[in-house]
Amino acid sequence: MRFLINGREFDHHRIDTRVQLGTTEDWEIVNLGDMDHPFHVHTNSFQILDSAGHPLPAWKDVVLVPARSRRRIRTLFEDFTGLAVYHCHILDHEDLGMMGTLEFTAQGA
Ligand SMILES: [Cu+2]
Repeated sequence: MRFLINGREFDHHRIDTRVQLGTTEDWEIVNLGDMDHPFHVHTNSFQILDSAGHPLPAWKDVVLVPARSRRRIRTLFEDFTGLAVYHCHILDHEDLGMMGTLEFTAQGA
């Protein structure tokens, strides 16, 4: 069994996602598999969006994405520059590759 994000196993030499400080992004986390995955992002909290696309009034760092479902989150990148990761919060899944790298850069960098 393989545990991937966007079809790839974790590789700390690769940057998977690049974002810029001062921006806000909506991400859709799609789970095509038969297992639930709690998706966890380091550094910046996010708001979970409801089915109408409205943010729920709470800041989270984990969202459960049940099997064969999708969840949308809204996150803003305020002050940290550098590298972080996002990953499944089930340790076995993370260890088997379900993690990606996230690079924050200042605007104009
Ligand atoms: Cu998982």
